[in-house]
Amino acid sequence: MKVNHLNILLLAAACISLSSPAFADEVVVKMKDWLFKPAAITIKAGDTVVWVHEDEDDPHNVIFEDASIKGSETIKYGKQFKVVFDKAGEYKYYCRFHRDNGMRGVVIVK
Ligand SMILES: [Cu+2]
Repeated sequence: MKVNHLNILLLAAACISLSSPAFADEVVVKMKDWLFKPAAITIKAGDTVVWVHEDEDDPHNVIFEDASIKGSETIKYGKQFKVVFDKAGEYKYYCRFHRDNGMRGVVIVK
């Protein structure tokens, strides 16, 4: 009887973990040398993108071409900005300070 109960508990735990968002990934994009690295990433719906600022001297931001998606404030060295992408699509963005220097990126959500 004890073994049966344990099996049921393990099965229940497995079901809970499968349905939990713990399977969503966090993907890091660095902001460095006035570029997004990598500039293009492909993720799955539900994943989070984390932009991490690694340029000591210069501020950056993340502004989406689709203005309905909320972009970041100015991000400084060592700070982060996160967005969860729930819907499939192609999300182009840029840094307002360095767009003309080629600081652009795209998140492709499958
Ligand atoms: Cu920038």
